[in-house]
Amino acid sequence: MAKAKKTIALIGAPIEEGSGRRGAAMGPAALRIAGIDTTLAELGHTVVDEGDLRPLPARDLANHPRANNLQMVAAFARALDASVHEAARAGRLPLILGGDHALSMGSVSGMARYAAEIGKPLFVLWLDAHADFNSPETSPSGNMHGMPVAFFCGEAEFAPILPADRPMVDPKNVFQVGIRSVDERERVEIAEHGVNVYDMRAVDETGMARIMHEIIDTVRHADGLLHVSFDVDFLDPDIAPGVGTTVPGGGTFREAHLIMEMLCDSGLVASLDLVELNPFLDDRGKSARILVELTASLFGRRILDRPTRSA
Ligand code: B3U
Ligand code: MN
Ligand code: MN
Repeated sequence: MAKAKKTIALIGAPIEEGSGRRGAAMGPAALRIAGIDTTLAELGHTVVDEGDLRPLPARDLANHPRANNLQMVAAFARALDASVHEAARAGRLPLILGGDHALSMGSVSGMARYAAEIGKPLFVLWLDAHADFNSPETSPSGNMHGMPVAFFCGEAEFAPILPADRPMVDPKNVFQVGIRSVDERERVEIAEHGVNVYDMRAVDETGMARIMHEIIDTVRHADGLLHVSFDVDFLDPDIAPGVGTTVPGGGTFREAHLIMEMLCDSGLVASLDLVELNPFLDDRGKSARILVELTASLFGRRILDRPTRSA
């Protein structure tokens, strides 16, 4: 099925302070060098590159002993909340070039605001090896890239990063796929909050196609908007080594490709994060190129022009 051409806003978020190591700040540059803009333009979309955000540390916030680099993480969250919301309202599809996963505190918040304004529920598809459901209280590392899901599901009282009246995401509208590294306290929190988790065992037992049909059907039924957050470590480190926290046993290229094609056919994706790419650890641009390939599939590149079961 031919899908409508879109106007896509590329928003660079060169944050690495959430991850506890250097390198992810080069992610937006690597994705541009791998051709993200021309690839999307060749598919017929209009691409508006908004450049990289350059936020100043949020000095109104006190340092937090269990939330590392809180001021810089907050600065990116605030900048992204504003720019993602503005792009969505203007009819542009926000595509965030990360940057570590702490940035999703801002991108998801911006989309949650937009969804509330147009009266639709926001759903989040979290493709990741990790659940990212820690809080400063539960985190073993204090690294804030392990906290965004808990944050946008309402565990945000530890610091006034965003105004308290911001709409949060219902944890039951969060779907996590590819999960294979969960901390002890996180395990309890995701179960108590009712997050939908398809761990790698579920992927192996059920198969990716069925999982994606379930997720897509749920979003479609609710007439929702879908935000997709793609952490490079969702993929197996053999095919995507350019990430700080590799976990063996990850998604294959074919699984990731199928996800993207089914999402494309669904027409439900409203925004996308590409996060945790660390070009300093990559193998001759391999991971950056895979991300661009997968993004191309999400935006309409296909092997043959035929309907799939979800179309
Ligand atoms: N769960 C651990 C490790 C981690 C989370 N996300 C990444 N690593 N990339 C933590 O520190 O919260
Ligand atoms: Mn993550
Ligand atoms: Mn991860």
